[in-house]
Amino acid sequence: MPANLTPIYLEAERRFKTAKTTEEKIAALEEMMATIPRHKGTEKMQAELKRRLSKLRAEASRRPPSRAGLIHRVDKEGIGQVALVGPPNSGKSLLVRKLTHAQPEVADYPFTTRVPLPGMMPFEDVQVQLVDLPPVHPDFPESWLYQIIRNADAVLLVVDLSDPDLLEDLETTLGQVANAKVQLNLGEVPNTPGWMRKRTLLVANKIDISGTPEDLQILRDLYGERFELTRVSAETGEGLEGLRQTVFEMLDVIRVYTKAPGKKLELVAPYVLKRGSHLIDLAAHVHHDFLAQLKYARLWREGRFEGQMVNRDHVLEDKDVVELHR
Ligand SMILES: Nc1nc2c(ncn2[C@@H]2O[C@H](COP(=O)(O)OP(=O)(O)O)[C@@H](O)[C@H]2O)c(=O)[nH]1
Ligand SMILES: [Mg+2]
Repeated sequence: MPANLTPIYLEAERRFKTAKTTEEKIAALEEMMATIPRHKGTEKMQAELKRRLSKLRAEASRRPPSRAGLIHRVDKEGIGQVALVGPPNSGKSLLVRKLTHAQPEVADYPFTTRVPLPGMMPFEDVQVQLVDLPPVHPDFPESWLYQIIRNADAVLLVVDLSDPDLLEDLETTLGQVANAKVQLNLGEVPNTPGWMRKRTLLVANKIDISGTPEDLQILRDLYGERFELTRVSAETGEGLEGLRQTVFEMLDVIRVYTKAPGKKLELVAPYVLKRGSHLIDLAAHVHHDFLAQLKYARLWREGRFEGQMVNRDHVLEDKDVVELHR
């Protein structure tokens, strides 16, 4: 079966081959893992990538980190990893403080944040990993910063609505990210190797002090087609509950609960699957044996299904409850 490798994968593979340090190799391998097409034809390759990655990680953890040119990376946790990207002082660190239990330093001077800091954001019964990052700015050219952005599942592009240079700063950020061959959200992606598109939400922060509705209108006029826009105040908390929900939706996953036949339903520990997953994907997730042995399933979905039988191709939705029978 042809592997159908994508240009992004091939570019990561090229970087892997030319990588000089273990950290660079790990970063490239992680990207290969994340972008390799997942089907039968690549199973062996996937296993091989995994093996190499764990070998390199073990190697890296045995060595003391070199002080000069330290490379940072953030292992994924929770149902998805979301990177906070933006110009200096836009409020990325305060947002992470307010949405997670992490405590990044917040200050009214630029470049306070110099290393990535992950924190877990609770949303209902799942957790999303937010990663606070140094500003995306020409004065902070560290390549690991862009590797983290490339590796994230989605991006929050945070801007300061009260900043008189808002538009200029935003363009600088977008330009920097484009240098790293990342296209944030919609718009043309150059047809050259290595480019990738990242799902991005534009977060207009500091609405508590931002001047006029016109500021927001300009942002909408210029970027409204490219980005969905959310207004928040990290300071007062306004808009943050909605932001949690939007971040969850950006990850394009669904939560499915399973219930044992004859048992009462307990809505705990959902299985998290890609949006568009079929019943059989859930079954495979629950137990490998179900792949061959699944006879039928019953489905509960608010307002639609009350325990009806569904077949293995049934497309699941967020908050479905399923009873698997074999
Ligand atoms: N008034 C107001 N100030 C904010 C808000 N968000 C952040 N700040 C302030 O802006 C400054 C920069 O915040 P910080 O989170 O360190 O920005 P970062 O550089 O993007 O991480 C700090 O003084 C924060 O207290 C907000 O929503 N409203
Ligand atoms: Mg910061």
